[in-house]
Amino acid sequence: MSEAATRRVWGVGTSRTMRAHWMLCELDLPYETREIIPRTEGMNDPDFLKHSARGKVPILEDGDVVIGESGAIVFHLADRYRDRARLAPEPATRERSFFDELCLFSLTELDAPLYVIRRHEGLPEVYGESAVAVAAAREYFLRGAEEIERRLEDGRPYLMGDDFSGADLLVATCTRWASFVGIDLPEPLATHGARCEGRPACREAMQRNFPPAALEALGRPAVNAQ
Ligand SMILES: N[C@@H](CCC(=O)N[C@@H](CS)C(=O)NCC(=O)O)C(=O)O
Repeated sequence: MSEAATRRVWGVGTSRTMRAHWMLCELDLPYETREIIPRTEGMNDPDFLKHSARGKVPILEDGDVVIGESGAIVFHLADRYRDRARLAPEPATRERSFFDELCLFSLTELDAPLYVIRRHEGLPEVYGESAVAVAAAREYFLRGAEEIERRLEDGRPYLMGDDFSGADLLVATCTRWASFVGIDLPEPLATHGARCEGRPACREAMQRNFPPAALEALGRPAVNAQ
């Protein structure tokens, strides 16, 4: 595949877009970014809508593959480029089952309640305000966080053991998002998140995911917004 020309991320400025940028930086793969910022004029770009009819970021173009869903992007990149860095165990292994469990847990049990908070606290004009749903989502997130605490309680630095993986990336993007919405993180999650975010690839991805246009549109420093 010709490198950067066929590899492109559509979307910046959110936890979900961060996942695509972070994976590509961990793999040290060249790529282009289209700075589509949620809830801005850029979402109406006809080129973007050709790739995402439902108008959602991130989208990854990678040669013959064009996909949305940040979790699927993590799996795709980890598997296709496993010769560059081992960010997921080999498919159909015992380890891979644990990895998949962690990844799907983070998407359905951590990311999902955070998006409830985003919709019903952050975007009341679109989704309606619901203090009850938001309070329940905060509780639900903290219950999920306990599971991550249990996975880290033997003192391992990363969720799969000694090495960073896509599961850490997914959890760390959720913990940052949680802390952005004011959830007081249990210490093991905060420590794990800080460890993941100290990686050079994460710092590079932050720069790419929060370019000046995104920061200006979001009206805030380099943190999360959906
Ligand atoms: N489950 C999807 C969520 C995608 C999503 O909701 N993206 C948000 C930004 S994080 C978006 O595009 N929002 C614009 C809108 O809903 O109009 C993923 O993880 O990629």
